[in-house]
Amino acid sequence: MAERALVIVPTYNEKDNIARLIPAVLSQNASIDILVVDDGSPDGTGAIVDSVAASEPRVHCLHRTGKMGLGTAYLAGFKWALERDYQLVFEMDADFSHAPEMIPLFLKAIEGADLVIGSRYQNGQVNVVNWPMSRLFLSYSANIYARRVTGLQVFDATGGFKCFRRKVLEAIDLTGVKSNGYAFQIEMTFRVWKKKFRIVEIPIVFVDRTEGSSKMSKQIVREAVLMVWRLRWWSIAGRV
Ligand SMILES: Nc1nc2c(ncn2[C@@H]2O[C@H](COP(=O)(O)OP(=O)(O)OP(=O)(O)O)[C@@H](O)[C@H]2O)c(=O)[nH]1
Ligand SMILES: [Mg+2]
Repeated sequence: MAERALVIVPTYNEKDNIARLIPAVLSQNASIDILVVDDGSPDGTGAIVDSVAASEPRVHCLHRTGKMGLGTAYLAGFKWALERDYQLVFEMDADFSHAPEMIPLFLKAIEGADLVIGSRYQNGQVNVVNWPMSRLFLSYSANIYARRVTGLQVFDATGGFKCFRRKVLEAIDLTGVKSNGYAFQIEMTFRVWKKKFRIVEIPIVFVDRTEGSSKMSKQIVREAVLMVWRLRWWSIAGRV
């Protein structure tokens, strides 16, 4: 019997993606369930998920009352997973930037790892499709900066397509995780790395969303710029 896996998908206004994403994910493997964490999307994403969940027991929806950020959405999802008997926990975007067809490769790779990261940047390659140059430049430099400042040894420090073993989430002080925007991805990976868990990166092709709109903001960038210095300090002070 395969280990049970939960794919957590945070959503904010993803009505044009979510109904297509759910079956695409479930069809990858019979051992997978989905938890959508919706922040009261004004476009009705949460209601769409509820109607799918009504007839599909593998689909679940956590409703939060307002837009509270990607980081706290994942933390709520991790807690939900740990209260149940999932052995593997995925992070995945709703916007098809993360291809559901990659999930079986994650399941294979996690057999020999504690955290699998889908990497857009590996061995000098850049596997990103349809991002404007400015966005690619931001992401790529953010990665170099995050690695330099923190010492973290992964190619894609900001990537958000991941699979954790349960024991990793149990070992990390989730209440101490402070970042909420895309620094959240750096902070989680950094904490896993500091605990010396086995991290494996597999190459993915990241395709920019075609439906819905980006939630990226200046504030999210600012948080990441400052957060990596906090991580470095926490590391020196022995707090992670
Ligand atoms: N629950 C919840 N989900 C969010 C929040 N912000 C973003 N998301 C979801 O997190 C995932 C990633 O967000 P995106 O808007 O795609 O952010 P991004 O990938 O950095 O930017 P683009 O790909 O350029 O759009 C998507 O599924 C969003 O709907 C939030 O505050 N709460
Ligand atoms: Mg996206």
